Amino acid sequence: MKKIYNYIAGEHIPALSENWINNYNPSLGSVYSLIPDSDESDVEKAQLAAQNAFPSWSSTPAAERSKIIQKIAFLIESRVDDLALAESEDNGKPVSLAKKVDIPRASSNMSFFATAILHDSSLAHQMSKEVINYTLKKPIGVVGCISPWNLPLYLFTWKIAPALAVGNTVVAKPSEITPMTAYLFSIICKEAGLPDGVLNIVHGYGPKVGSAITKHPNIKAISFTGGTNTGKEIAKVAAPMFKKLSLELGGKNPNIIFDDCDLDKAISTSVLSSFANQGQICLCGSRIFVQKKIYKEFKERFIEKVNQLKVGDPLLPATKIGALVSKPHMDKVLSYIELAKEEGGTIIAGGQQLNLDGRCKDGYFIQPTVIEGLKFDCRTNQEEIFGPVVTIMPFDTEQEVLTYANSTVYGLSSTVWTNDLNKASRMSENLQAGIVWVNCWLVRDLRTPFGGVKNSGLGREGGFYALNFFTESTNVCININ
Ligand code: TXE
Repeated sequence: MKKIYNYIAGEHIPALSENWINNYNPSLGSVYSLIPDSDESDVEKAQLAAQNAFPSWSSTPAAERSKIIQKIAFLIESRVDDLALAESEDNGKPVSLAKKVDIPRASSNMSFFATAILHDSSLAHQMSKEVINYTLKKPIGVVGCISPWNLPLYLFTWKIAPALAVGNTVVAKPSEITPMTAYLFSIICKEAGLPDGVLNIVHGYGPKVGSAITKHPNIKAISFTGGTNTGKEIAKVAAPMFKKLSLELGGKNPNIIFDDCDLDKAISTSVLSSFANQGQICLCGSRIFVQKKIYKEFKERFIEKVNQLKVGDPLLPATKIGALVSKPHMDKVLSYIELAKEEGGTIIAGGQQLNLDGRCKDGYFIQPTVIEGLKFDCRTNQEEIFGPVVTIMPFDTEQEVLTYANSTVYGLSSTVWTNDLNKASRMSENLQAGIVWVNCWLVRDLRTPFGGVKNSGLGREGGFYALNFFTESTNVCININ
């Protein structure tokens, strides 16, 4: 059985306990590797390695740090096939998606922040001929990065890249459900010449390893992406320790389609925003609101396309919908389909677990599912399902759809389809969301602020926002008299 290892002080080692956790391939429904069952003692070892590496790494010139991180980006790119296969086997997503999105974006994350530090600047404020202020932006020290299972390497590097680029050292934890590419990433980092101890990766369960990272007194900032409930747990521990906290949490994003939009584009993009990555993206548009006049046409054409989506073996090129990430998660999503029926919903596409033939016969597959006839404020329309399940309902006016869209505890992203610019700007102004896409979805410029409001999180990632999160500012005021 393949084993993966922690990466601490530049060494690949098992957990100190020598215990292991089963790691499943969700497309096969079987264990295919083992990961270290680490605990607080492994986090302590990692933190010490990071602490010892900090003085040298933080004083390495930015141009040198940049070169090493760009080498990591290059090695990721050069191994896209192996990494995409590993991601697909670990997560269940189509290998074509991992090859087109996950792995290239992981490489871009590294190269983007490796170059961002070469263009970053800090402020100076001249008060008079005698007195000038300038702002120092200093690395924090040892920081913690904790990431989820839906976009494993993509979100793991999204945090690690800026943290390293500004000169911090890192203790990182990928999800125990999808640890493989983080392990392969650690091998790449070593090969790229990242100095020992600058990055340390500790595998294992969240409540054991993740919480040990969160509560460690010498880990001064936590960057987390995952569920809202876990975000609350982390905040409870980190806030009274005055740690810097970046929380990217859940979403229940509205996809709003006005009758003056490009309907062909809205339909084809809505299929993607509903079901990409099996609907396991915090940015998916899981509540579709369609203006009354075009509701029937949208519904019929949307359903037709949804029913054409190939659910299958993630290794086959034709597959668009792969396996859900785990059995417990599949059961959670299926329970929401049952709940929708209890709440008066009608399944108008999908709705069933799929048992495939062949090698994936024991995998975790669900048909892309569309549900109509629900109230906007029922549980199915208020709670994050995080699977290939969307609801659809008509609306009349802007005010009505705004009420629906803003009715949940979340506020991550929204999508608006209209060719009326005034309407688009009015909606963007009034939607409670950190991101609004107009006539597009998941178009990402890494310089832009990324994050949500309400229960979708705290703070912004991306661009200089990320560099500022991972540094502390000191204002120096000099009287040159
Ligand atoms: O997230 P968790 P999971 C949502 C989605 C999903 C739900 C739970 O609705 O069903 O969150 O998903 C670590 N202290 N999103 O189970 O539990 C854990 O080991 C510190 C949205 O993946 O939040 C993993 O590494 N760390 C999300 C990471 O936190 C802890 C994407 C995320 O795990 C911990 C994924 C603790 N007490 C799920 N408990 C998004 N916003 O994209 C767990 N962890």
